[in-house]
Amino acid sequence: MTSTAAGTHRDGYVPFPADLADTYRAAGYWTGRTVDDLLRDTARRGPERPALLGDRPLTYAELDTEADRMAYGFLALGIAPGDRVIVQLLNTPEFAITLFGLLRAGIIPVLTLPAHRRAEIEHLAGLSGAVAYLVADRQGDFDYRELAAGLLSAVGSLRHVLVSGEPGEFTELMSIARDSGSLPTIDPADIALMLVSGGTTGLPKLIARTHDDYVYNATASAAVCELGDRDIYLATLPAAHNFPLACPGILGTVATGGAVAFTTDPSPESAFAVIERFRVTVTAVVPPLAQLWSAAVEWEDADISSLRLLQVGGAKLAEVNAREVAPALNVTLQQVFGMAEGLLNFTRLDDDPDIICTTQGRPLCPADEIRVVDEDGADIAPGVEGELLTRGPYTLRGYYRAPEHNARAFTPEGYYRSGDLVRQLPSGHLVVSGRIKDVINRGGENISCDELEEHLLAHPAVRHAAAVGLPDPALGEKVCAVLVVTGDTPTLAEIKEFLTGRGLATYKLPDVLRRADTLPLTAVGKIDKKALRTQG
Ligand code: OOB
Repeated sequence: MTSTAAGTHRDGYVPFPADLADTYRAAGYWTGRTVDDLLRDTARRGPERPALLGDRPLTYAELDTEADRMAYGFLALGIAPGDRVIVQLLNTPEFAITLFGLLRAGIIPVLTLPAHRRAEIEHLAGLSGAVAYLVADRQGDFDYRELAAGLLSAVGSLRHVLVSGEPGEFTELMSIARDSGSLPTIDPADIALMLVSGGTTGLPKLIARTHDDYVYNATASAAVCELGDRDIYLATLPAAHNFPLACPGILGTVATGGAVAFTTDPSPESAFAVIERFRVTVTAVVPPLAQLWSAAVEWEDADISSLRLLQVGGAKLAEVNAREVAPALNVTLQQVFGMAEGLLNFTRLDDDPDIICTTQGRPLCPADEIRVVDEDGADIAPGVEGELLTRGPYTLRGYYRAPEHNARAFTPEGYYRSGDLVRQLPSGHLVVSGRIKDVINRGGENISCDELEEHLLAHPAVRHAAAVGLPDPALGEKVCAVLVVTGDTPTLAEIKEFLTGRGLATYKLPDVLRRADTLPLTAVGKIDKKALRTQG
């Protein structure tokens, strides 16, 4: 046994303060288990139970063995505990096998999304000092091996490219597995993996999550979702995203002994077939997908009656859409307001249906500290809208290697400034009302895009809506409503009349109306406001 070197990866990591760490341990939030212990423990309890479903299903004993074999393989290549590797894999069982293998070897996965391209990958590889790039061969028209070739010459630290699928000039990922070796002892307070920030401005940032904090994240989320060993979780969103990975996602399911299925295609046609085939009980989607799935029951005839819980989060689910989900899909709806940075809010399964449809949930942990502040950073009265600040046992204390950004993104007391506008109900539930910066300043009047979008979505012809500010010489910004509609496009005059009828102030009415067939989406499938704004 060798022990994890507290090597270079710790430079630029902002740890939890020692006194708070002690409190989190004493309260039982941090248990001293590592993320891969979740697999080890479940494999001991039920070795023959199914772990990963697919064309070549794996039991827990098999997954446990495969994870060890990959860990030996990575170490045999000369990748050392504490080294960072970029992981860009699709939603397949290899994702889980590789992740557990890396964790067991004490190697730190930097979890990037399939939709990331050269600009993001090069930035993240350089920032993390990655020594390896673990990547799928291709998806659709895109060939990741070409990206890999360019990356090798651009990123000095990079030594290995391992490809899942057809390796081309590189080495096949699963072929590196070895039957024996020795594993390092891992400190549960050490970094387990790195997530990529949603990044509404600039290039993405790295979020280092420790074993202690991420085990809590996954297991406490599993408890809130009442996951058990009979649950089948479907990874619908890209598995490298915090939501399908650990809220409770793949890791929460492994912790409770359920089974995980994967799909690389979240369209109803494809995902419903997987739900039917594996009798999926739980999955997580973003709001545009929840809407699409709710509508698709009309034309898809796959039997999805096994689904008991649909988690929806990542962006605001409008109340009108929230009300459709449970009856259309015959599931319990759970709203999840989370962030890769940490804090998670869930509606509880037994919450009143009105709370489920009108709030984005309440904090996961009793030790989550929530403050709602005004523009000067002062706490404001309960129930009033302001910016959400938070700290707690699974919320980062600083982005990795980003001291200048950290000085702005955290208060001196270590609260993370989320940039989200919320109000908190007496029950603790949060209602998200947009991003601080997602406002249109029209001639000095501030208009919340979120508020306007909710009203636009209430129009029967409107399926998706986005409000953005466009530059205007007289007003500074004018209001543009981009609409995806069914049937005839309403005219600007009709939309104004409709909104006026709903009692909306005149200055908030759109100046410009645009029809679109689809709205641009981010890597995880949220509506991409940044892209809409730059489309001008
Ligand atoms: C999740 O994580 P990220 O890191 O991709 O994005 C976080 C941001 C939040 O700060 C917020 O602005 C927005 O996405 N967001 C929501 C929301 N859930 C996330 N805004 C309104 N309503 C919601 N329900 O998106 C994420 C991570 C873990 C679980 C779920 C989502």
